[in-house]
Parts: sequence; C-alpha cells; structure tokens
Amino acid sequence: MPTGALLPLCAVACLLLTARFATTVAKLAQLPADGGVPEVAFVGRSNAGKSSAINALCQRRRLAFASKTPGRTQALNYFAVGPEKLPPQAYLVDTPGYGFATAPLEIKRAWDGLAGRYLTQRNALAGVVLVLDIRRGLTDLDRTLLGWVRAKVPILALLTKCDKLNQGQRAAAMRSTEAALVELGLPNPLTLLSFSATALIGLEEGREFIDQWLVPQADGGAQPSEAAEPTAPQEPAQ
Ligand SMILES: Nc1nc2c(ncn2[C@@H]2O[C@H](COP(=O)(O)OP(=O)(O)OP(=O)(O)O)[C@@H](O)[C@H]2O)c(=O)[nH]1
Ligand SMILES: [Mg+2]
Repeated sequence: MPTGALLPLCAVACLLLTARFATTVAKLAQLPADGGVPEVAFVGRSNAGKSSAINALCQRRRLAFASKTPGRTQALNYFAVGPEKLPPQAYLVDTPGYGFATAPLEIKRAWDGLAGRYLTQRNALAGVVLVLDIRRGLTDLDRTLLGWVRAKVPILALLTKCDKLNQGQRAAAMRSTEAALVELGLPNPLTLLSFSATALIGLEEGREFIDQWLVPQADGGAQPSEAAEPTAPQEPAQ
C-alpha cells in the first residue's frame, strides 16, 4: 500500500466520484444481501437537503433526485461506490424525508415499514449522515430518529444550507445544535459540519468522514440491533 500525505484526500475524492445509481428499494425484502458491504444512510426531514448533499459530495448534478416538492424521495435509493467493473465497495443510501405534514400515507408507511426498520436493523450500516437545515436545527423528529441508531454507528450531523446564513449566524446555529445534540447524551460518535450543497461548503471534510466509514471494519462493524421497533416519527403536539 503506497503511503504519503496526499493519499487520503485523493482516495476520498476518487471513491465518492465513482458513485452511480444501484437500485431502489421499496420493500425490506428488496434490500441487497447484508454481506459486509458498508452502507452510509442520509436521513433527515423532508426538504432538508439529503439528495442535494449526496449530489454535491459525489460531484454529480442528478445522481440523487433533488426537488422543491417535499417528499419526493419515497424509497431507499442505493448508490454504489468503488471501481465500476467490480462489485460495489460500499453504498450511499438516500432515505425518505420525514415530517412532511401532508405527506401521503405511503410516505408515512415508508418510515414505519422500511426506513425505520432499515435504520434499526441493518448490520451493514457503517454511518448515518443526519441532514439538518441549519436554520431549523435539531427537531423532535430528528431526536426520535437518532434514538433508533445503534450505539456503535457514528453520526455526522450535516448542517446544510449554510449559504443562507452569514458567518455569525452560522456559528451561533452550530453552537446551539451542538448543545441540543450533546443534551441527548447519545453514545454514538458524533461530528457536526457546516455545509452547503449549492455554495460547495464542507465538501472535503464531509467526504473525509464518509470515506472512513466506507472502509469495512476489522471487527465486522455494528452488532445486531437491540433497539425497539420503530414507529414513524410524528410531529410533536404544539
Ligand atoms: N440554498 C440552498 N438550498 C439547498 C441546499 N441543499 C438543498 N437545497 C434546496 O432544498 C430543496 C430540497 O432539497 P433536496 O435535496 O431535494 O431535499 P431532500 O432532503 O432530499 O428532500 P426529500 O427527498 O423530499 O426528503 C431543493 O430546492 C434544493 O435545491 C443548500 O445547501 N443551499
Ligand atoms: Mg430527497
């Protein structure tokens, strides 16, 4: 294995730049075999910017489908990374957004029956990217979701759309979101990153984190779930 100070950055860029669409999973039975290929799931509220973040990190305009209409991503969309002619080295997984108040029943079912179970049960899950609109911060729906992520699975909180705030506002939003996350007392390794898919902010750092997760762990990764069965996150009563 060659060594050198520049190698990690190159390896990161090369890996995510190979991303291509792999499959859409509408039912748990359609999931790829849980055979040690690491997966990184992008989760977050509807319209938070999950699909846009995947596109920006992979430097592709329309790899994941981004839309102004909340709730467009309704299934698990798998993107393979690694050399094209070989079996996938890892997957990025775009998940349905939650919290879209007028979402049709199928979207709520997707979280009950598909995405929630995927998150709690998937052995291959090597990391979770929690996409938060930096102007909104952590919501109760995000807290519910974080409770489903097994303790060993690291979390990257991507505070996206930071182009909408000035430097001072960004710093304040980062501080308050960090405090809200710390207050949860999660056992998971946790990192926050200020990000913008449109202004291309935080891309290298984000890629570096995700790249670490995409290399299979010697200990076989996360253990089988002991988490409770999920129920779809609901809007808290105000
Ligand atoms: N200004 C700005 N807009 C963004 C950014 N990221 C996403 N958007 C916009 O936010 C809207 C939603 O983005 P998506 O990436 O589709 O969000 P999503 O989380 O995948 O949405 P669902 O699939 O519906 O849950 C789109 O209009 C994007 O153009 C960003 O970093 N900055
Ligand atoms: Mg989407």
